[in-house]
Amino acid sequence: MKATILSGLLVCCCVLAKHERKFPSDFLFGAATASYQIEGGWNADGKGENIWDHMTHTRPEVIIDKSNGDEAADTYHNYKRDVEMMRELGLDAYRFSISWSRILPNGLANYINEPGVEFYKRYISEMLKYNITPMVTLYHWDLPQKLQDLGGFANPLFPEWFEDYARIAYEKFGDRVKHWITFNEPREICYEGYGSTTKAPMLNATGVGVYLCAKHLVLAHARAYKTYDNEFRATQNGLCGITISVNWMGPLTDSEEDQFAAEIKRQAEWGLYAEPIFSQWGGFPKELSEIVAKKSKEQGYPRSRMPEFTEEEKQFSRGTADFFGVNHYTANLISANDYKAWNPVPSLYNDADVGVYIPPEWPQSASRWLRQAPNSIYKALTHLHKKYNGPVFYITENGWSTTPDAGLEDEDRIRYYRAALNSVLDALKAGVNLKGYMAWSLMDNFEWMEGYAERFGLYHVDFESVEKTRTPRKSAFIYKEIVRSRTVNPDYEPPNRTMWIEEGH
Ligand code: GBH
Repeated sequence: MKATILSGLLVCCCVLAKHERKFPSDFLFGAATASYQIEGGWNADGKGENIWDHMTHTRPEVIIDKSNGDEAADTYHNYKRDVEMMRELGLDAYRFSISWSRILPNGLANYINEPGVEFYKRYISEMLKYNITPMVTLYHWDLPQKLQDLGGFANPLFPEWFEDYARIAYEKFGDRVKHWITFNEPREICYEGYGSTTKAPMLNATGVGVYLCAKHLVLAHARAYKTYDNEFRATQNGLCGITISVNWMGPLTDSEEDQFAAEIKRQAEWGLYAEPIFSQWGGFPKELSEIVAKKSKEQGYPRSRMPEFTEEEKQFSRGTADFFGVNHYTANLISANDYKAWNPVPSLYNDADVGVYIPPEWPQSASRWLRQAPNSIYKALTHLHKKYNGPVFYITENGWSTTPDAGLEDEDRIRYYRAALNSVLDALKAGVNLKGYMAWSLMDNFEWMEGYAERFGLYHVDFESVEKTRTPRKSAFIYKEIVRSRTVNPDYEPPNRTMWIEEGH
């Protein structure tokens, strides 16, 4: 008798525990891509040149395989197949970006390229036909070249240009798009593009460009948010946020020095962009600003290389996001004294001046920077949740790369996604207000400086074929089952490898 009660209790508890390891039914599961990485049609139907067109055409040698996004996965012509893949996976949502120069070929709002607008209208309609929620990024790195010629993000007029572009996007698509993301990954735009040479426009204005860009980017975001708020929210009733790359930066040891170093690293990586928008006080992160001001002085600059936000600008920028989009891939362990690499003087990382350690036992992807770190989504999200008083989050990217010849049996990607989604469940259980998860990526695409040499897709793309044939990897079947069952079953094996479309999709 006792035994039956006990085992009954046990069954009960297990069911309960299992129940807790479930994603809510309204949780948005999706996948993400970006215009330049998939669209192709680089000069089709009146599209203008952007900074990636310009860079890959004028300096092909900077891309590892000398490739470019001229054709990429040719989504410009294959968008129906893309939506079919979303349906095969049973996705609730799809995150993609609009190419600014497809809509405004010269960047400014005096001339709208209607065929470009029509393309996105068709793409969005096709998703909505099957109940797939579009989540639209306004800027995923492909600035119209004409605006770069004027200095791009370094020009103080940038926020106005961006506001004008955002308004046109809301006008054209806002009746049907309810999730807007202003910028994808400010760090990659500002540090990699302006403060070093690892993204277009490769400006390498180290220690100066990055901060200038950061300030104008934040103001541009705030303007686009306020435009939505003032002119569109009442009739369109959507949300507007920003996506920031938040890899977990934890201390190497518990020492106070390492903990402070990790905080400085977080400020340098994403605090520069998150603090002005999500903190109560606004403006750049305090400790890092102080360090940069002090070093600038020592280096002979008449004022800090990091511009300040005026009180008015602080007030204008804070609180300007309905959600915090997080792109998360990996983690680093931060040391105050050890593992330091050389950095130019001045530069963001010379300013921050900390060491980075990555345990060699963490599994390695095909990308140098990407290793599978333990429970890092939970660590990053619970940290942000506390720091910024429980905002709404979406994970807008998370994924794993393999080599082009790795084939369709991507066990390491499966292992990564399962671990990541368990970490998501831990975060949900801890009370983090996370509303959705977008896998990077729906399909293989142009991986920036790495060309086609690193593959992030749930679907393999045959870039040699005219049709850019898409074929599901094993991970696509695993993700599909996670989306369907709302659980992460570590033992699930797809019974066969044919994709079908579930009823209702
Ligand atoms: C995201 O960036 C992007 O949003 C997306 O477009 C991209 O395809 C995806 O992730 C996968 O990379 O150490 O010099 O080699 C992720 C962020 C990727 C930032 C790699 C740092 C390493 C530069 N980062 N990058 S380097």
